[in-house]
Amino acid sequence: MKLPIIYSDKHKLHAPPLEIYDDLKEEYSEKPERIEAIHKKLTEEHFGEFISPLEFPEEVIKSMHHRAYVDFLSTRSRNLKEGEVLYPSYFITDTYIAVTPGTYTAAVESVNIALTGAQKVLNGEKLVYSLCRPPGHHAEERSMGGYCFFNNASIAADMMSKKGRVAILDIDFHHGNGTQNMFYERSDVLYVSIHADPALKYPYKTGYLDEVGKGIGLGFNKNYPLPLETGDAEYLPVLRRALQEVQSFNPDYIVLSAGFDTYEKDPIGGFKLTVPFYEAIGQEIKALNISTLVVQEGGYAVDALGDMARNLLKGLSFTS
Ligand code: SP5
Ligand code: ZN
Repeated sequence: MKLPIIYSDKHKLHAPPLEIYDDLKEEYSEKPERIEAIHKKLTEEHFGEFISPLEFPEEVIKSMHHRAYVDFLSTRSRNLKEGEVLYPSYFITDTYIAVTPGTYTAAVESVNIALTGAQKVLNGEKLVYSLCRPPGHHAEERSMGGYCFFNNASIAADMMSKKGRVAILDIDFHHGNGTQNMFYERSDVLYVSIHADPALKYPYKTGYLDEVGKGIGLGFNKNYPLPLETGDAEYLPVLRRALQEVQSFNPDYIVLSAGFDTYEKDPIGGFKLTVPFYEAIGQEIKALNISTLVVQEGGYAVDALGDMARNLLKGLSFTS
């Protein structure tokens, strides 16, 4: 039985050249080579079976994102001429995300990748990897930000929540402000995140310990902010504690928002996790024995992404 990996090359339609940060223009870190590096490594190692995503109606996106935002992105992206780049001022939470003519198509395809994976898990697959790009966990109901346009993991988790209890475990280096917000007042989906202290790193505004959910959602949001320089040895006990939270929620499904920007050499991150440690992360999660959809988020050290992805999936695999 081969691991289903949902992949599409349409992400290449979104490839802005530059990001703007504190008045500085730099190479856009969230680039197509990221996903291509993972695709290449997993292909070379015959790790899994690549499957093209199905198409889902735009209404599924609009069930989690405000239609004014979806329509804005759709119109503005598709009205751009080839080579044009827009740095939007509306429906955005930062200054550096860029919209190109292919951005909307790529962002919709990324959601399709997550939803196709979700459907496979609902149909009984124990582990599926949705190789999403652009990433999603910073996208809020009405805004893009942090290289994210639509919240792939949240849209998938919402769909899965109609069939069972869903826990989202977010191990990207950055707090998933979009995902937290979307489920903050819900008790049927648990959000647990391990990330860099938001006092020091993006998204700055959320990810603190005292954000524990609201109303009926009280107690169903858990943040584990960690100091910069966190290494394998410090990360492991926190991961175990987070997994205890997941386990006591007794979920039918896990959606793993998987970012590799926790890696020691990531150009944007600031933790010190090593490449082999991603297998240990996978093993810890697998030990819960819960069907898992892995949704790709961040990770910018292109040369090491393939190894990290393979190690995480190896650890998660029931057949290995
Ligand atoms: C999905 C995800 O991981 N989003 C990350 C958002 C991080 N935002 C901070 C970007 C800082 C860009 N500066 C790059 C400096 C490298 N020279
Ligand atoms: Zn990140």
